Amino acid sequence: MAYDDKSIKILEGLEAVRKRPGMYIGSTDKRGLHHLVWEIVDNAVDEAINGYGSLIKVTLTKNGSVRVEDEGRGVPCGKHESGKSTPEVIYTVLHAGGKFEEGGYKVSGGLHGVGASVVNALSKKMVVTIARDGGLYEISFKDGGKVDTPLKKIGQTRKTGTTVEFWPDEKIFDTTKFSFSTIEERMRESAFLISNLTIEINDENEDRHSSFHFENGLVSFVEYMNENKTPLHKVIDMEGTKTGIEVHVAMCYTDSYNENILSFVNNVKTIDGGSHEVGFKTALTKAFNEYAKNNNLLKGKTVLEGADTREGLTAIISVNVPEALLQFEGQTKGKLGTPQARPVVESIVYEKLSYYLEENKSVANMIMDKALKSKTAREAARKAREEVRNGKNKSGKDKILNGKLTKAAGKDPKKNELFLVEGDSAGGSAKTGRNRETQAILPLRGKVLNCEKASTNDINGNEELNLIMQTIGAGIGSDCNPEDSNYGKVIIMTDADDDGAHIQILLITFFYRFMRPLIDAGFIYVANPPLYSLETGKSKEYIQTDEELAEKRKLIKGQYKINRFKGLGEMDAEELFETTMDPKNRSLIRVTIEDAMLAEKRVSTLMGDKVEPRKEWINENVDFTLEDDFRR
Ligand code: 1YM
Repeated sequence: MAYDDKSIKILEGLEAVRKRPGMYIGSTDKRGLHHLVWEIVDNAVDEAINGYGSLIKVTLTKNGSVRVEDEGRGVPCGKHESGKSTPEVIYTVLHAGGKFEEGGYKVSGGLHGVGASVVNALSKKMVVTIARDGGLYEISFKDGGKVDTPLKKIGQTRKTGTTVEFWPDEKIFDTTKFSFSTIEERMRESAFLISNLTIEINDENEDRHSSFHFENGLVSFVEYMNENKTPLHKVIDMEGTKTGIEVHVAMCYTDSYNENILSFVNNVKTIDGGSHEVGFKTALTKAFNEYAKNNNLLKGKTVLEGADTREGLTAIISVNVPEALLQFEGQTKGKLGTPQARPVVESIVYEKLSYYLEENKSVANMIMDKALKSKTAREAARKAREEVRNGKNKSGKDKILNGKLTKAAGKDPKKNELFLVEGDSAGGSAKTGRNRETQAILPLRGKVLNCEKASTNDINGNEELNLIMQTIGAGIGSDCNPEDSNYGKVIIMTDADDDGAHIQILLITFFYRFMRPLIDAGFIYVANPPLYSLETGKSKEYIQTDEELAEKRKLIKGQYKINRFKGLGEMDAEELFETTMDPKNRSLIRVTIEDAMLAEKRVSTLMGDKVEPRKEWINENVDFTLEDDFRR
């Protein structure tokens, strides 16, 4: 499709973007900052998908900018009907772009595809260099999208392509420091989704480089996700197209008990799933039940539940939906709404998978065996839980009543908070200092079970986790429902050291694996105790980070005393409440699943058998999966 200089529609000014950046990029924190990169890279990726250029370079430069280069056709450099150059319109007018037309696969729903002009609006400087039709052209902008130097020819070249370099505006963003690893993860993902595309990332500040290229696309993606696991067979690769919707699925079972499904629509991740995921799951359940029936593997009328067929499964679902059919739902627009995607994915996966199972009986039987075991374990666990709930199993009930839990007096679950506290001594202080009306304390002794390879049965057999599960009362696995939770907030409170971080990660893994709906619903938090107290004459204040301490030190004149808290236990009850538990002062970090793959990957790096990656990870990333919106 030729680009039509006239098809650009002028809708709104960039000023609106600067006034309400959140409307366009979601937020002005780290996540919003990185949206700028995705926005520009997505344009380069679109060009590659259309068949122009197969190399994209992303550079974090020494002067704080990000530069994205592609080898596509180059943005058109003609004159627009307004009299301005086409690049000027593309980078200064919201929603400008002939790409948002029928027939293509470009994503314009949700937060993606808001356009290069939004990036320009939120940058203090932007330079666009275009190689096209033998010429090299440049246009630059400053102060949120004002033209600095209009489009001009600066030379000749035989190459074609577009380079966009931008400097995010400090006046807009909380931070303008880009994260190499965040960009790396996302670029790796794009390279998995688009076979034969090469993406290079360079960090000039730290001399780091990565290059991603995967000939086997989704198959490589699944292998990558299973890197720290034991796969049970070769990756199953399925593809098909119906009514204009392209479906590509790769899947593989591992010996773990966790399901790990990622889905994408037009190469953008659908973090909350949607109709394509539903279609996939339905197909899976149907194909395995059919196989079981045909091979006499299920006795009587019982059937496999969906969750049974997903235990240990790693899968990527990638669909391409024509622009005209795209529909996104949910607050963050991370859920595919398009109803047509469901039957299309379902029929393609059902057909291909049924065929695969018949052709690969030994693999099929192995997976069936796993699913049947899951079914048995699930039924046993459910029965045990029901008994405890109904009070039939006295020992289970007593365990809670006589246990270590200090309950809250208030009866409103939404207002009540459960603190999971590392160690008995901190537990004691927390118990004394707490707000009795709303705060409950559950001290944890020692290390929590590593859930990476735990089954529902193991969890039921583990006293510590069992206690947490029973105390929260929301159920586990497919039975977990936030509405049944006895607490509106579950707060993990550990020492601010390596051990504490490890306990945090183990608990988050537990919640991630077995009570994920609680994370999705935003019920899980990490307390953020201060690292130091600082006394100057009469006043005493608490300090959260080393950076903050350094800042404070510079400002103080005269005498002061610094006390470093080695652990929660060093604070007395009052101090602990005041700094870490009191809703008026504390800063909680809400645990989110912004990125299931990252979480999964990190969790398996952390919890897998290899020690070195774990140490490295803890040192570098301890709170990476945690959103620090709540930090002061
Ligand atoms: C580093 C970022 O933007 N490349 C790029 C963008 C475009 C084209 C080629 C292009 C598209 C078409 C025709 C067409 C365009 N993007 C837009 C908009 N790289 C980068 N490479 N010729 C060239 O779609 O028909 C308009 S052109 F508006 F979406 F930004």
